[in-house]
Amino acid sequence: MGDLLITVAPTGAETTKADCPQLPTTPEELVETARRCEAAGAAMIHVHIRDAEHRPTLDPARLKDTVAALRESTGLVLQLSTGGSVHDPLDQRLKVLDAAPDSCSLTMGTTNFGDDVFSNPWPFICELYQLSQEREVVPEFELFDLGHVAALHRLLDKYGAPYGGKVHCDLVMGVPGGMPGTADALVAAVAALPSSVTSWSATGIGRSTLPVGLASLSKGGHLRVGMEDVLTLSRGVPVEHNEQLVSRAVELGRLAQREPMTPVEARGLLGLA
Ligand code: KMH
Ligand code: ZN
Repeated sequence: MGDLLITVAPTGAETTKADCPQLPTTPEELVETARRCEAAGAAMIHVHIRDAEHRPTLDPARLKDTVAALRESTGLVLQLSTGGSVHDPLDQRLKVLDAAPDSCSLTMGTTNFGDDVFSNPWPFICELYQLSQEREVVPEFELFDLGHVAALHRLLDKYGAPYGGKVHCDLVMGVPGGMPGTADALVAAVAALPSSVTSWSATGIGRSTLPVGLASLSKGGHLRVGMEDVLTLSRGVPVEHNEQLVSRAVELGRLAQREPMTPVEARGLLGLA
């Protein structure tokens, strides 16, 4: 029985294809990445898609086609990003749920994001959460800051449990503008989580990926890895394929005597049918 959920976030919305040609941006590259990451030990995929010019998009038809293609070729739990890029309008971000993923990301507050602002006003959070309940999509609450943890208490108090009855969140650490990617910050955030949280993972951006991953394992958390969050394996050594990051997460997990969950086990963890 696996007890470590590994989520892969292979693409994101921030890195350009020109800067990183090995970033999976086409549907074919995304499917190939998903298959290899599943074989390496990932159980869930957090998906951002790109258009024909490799630019971030929330095009509804393309999202539906992506969901179909990934379902056909993998058993991974399929999570679509509702965060998109910092430039995506809120109404388009709500429409992501029309593509009927298993899970969707749901960021619990506005945050500075480098030089940009990742906008998540409270009324938008509430609307997206209620829509996820209605559409039977399991949210993954993205927590970039301690204030987001407080907002999660407020949301669950007001609107009750997510679809499926489990509460899963992901600490996104080390974003310039959010909480730092340190063990101390992780411990503080975990201590503040609502008691109804049934599972949590953590991801550290850039060079915080290893400290955050190790801290998460030592606190009993799960791992999110992928080229959305980190593009080097060590200083000056580029990631050539997301599979390398998944394999490294499996290795770290094994050192901590944790075995990767299968997608079926992950479905149980997340309250998916
Ligand atoms: N690309 C970031 C602005 C999510 O996927 O929900 C937002 C993000 C979070 O990646
Ligand atoms: Zn994302």
